[in-house]
Amino acid sequence: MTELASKLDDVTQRFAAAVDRANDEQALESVRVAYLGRNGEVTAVRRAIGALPPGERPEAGRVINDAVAAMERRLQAAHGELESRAFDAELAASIDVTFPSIRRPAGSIHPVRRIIEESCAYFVRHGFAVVVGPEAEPDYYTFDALNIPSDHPAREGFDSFWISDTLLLRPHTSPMQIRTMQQHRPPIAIVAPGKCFRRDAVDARHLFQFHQVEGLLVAEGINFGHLKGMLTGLCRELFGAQQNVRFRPSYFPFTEPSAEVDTTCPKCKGTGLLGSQSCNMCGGSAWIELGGAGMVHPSVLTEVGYDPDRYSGWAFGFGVERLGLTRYEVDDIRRFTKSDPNFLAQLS
Ligand code: FA5
Repeated sequence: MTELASKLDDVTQRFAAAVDRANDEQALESVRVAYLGRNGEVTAVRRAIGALPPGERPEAGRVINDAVAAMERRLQAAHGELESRAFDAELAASIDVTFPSIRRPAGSIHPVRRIIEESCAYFVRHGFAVVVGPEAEPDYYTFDALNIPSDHPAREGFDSFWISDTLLLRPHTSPMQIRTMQQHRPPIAIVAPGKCFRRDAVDARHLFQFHQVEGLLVAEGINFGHLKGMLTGLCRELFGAQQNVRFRPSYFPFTEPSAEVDTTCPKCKGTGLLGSQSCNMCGGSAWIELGGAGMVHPSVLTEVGYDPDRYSGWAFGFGVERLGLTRYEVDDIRRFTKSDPNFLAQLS
């Protein structure tokens, strides 16, 4: 038994050294065959059991089995080490983890959408509700109810796409004033963003499809000062704290008095000058036009069943793309309609 044990010891030591030397799968397999194979070294040791006294044989068999199990575990571990060494080598050969990754351009909110969202958020903060309505409207909501009967010359200002004799693509968002007032009793405070359509020739400042943000506040005791305060706040929200607003007398059949609303040019900060040159954004006038506004006309209040002696209100409608021209210092309104990723990325 002592002789067998020392033989086994010698075999396991040489096996361990051979495993350590094996540096690929093929060499490891040769070691396995040489030691654990049918005609391998362990088999030779096992044969020596027959020469032992019968009482020692079971113990000798157990010792050899334990040694074989340990050798198999060692082989298994060596396989694992070879595999992970091969994987590391593959990584080192094929992947440079310091190589800069490919940049995938992230999308961004379209500037027109962003102006709409920021404008609405400003009014929502002041207690207004956001409402949206149909883009194809009967002429009743678009014109008649807004104090523009069919023979009124103001209709010519809204050169429209007609779908039938009475249905058209809305040329402004003001129909939402009528829809809202007919559905709700005062006080009401809404902002209505949306698409508008006009048969305007397309140029650097005109599109045939554009967006407006409409606002309407009707309650008791509402006056022009409230309108001025809210629109000044909106301009400061969109363009910065230095903005001011001015109202120029104008005419809309659905408001009285009516005004065109301007804000101080954000590029020249209302000076009209860039250095010694006249500002190219406002043409040196120091003001940028935003849209129309005014006090809701008594005829409109009467049309929707409000008592004009009790209630008063204001409304405004701004062109969103025009706001975008100023805010992003863009020279041509048509750029907002092209899905040019380079242009959009600059504004994001
Ligand atoms: C109106 O549409 C009135 N509904 C605004 C209003 C609402 C007045 C409530 C009073 C009370 P106007 O036609 O001026 O007004 O258009 C308002 C704005 O829409 C313009 O100042 C401009 O910014 C924008 N706009 C008009 N036509 C176009 C167009 N073809 N392309 C791009 N923007 C336009």
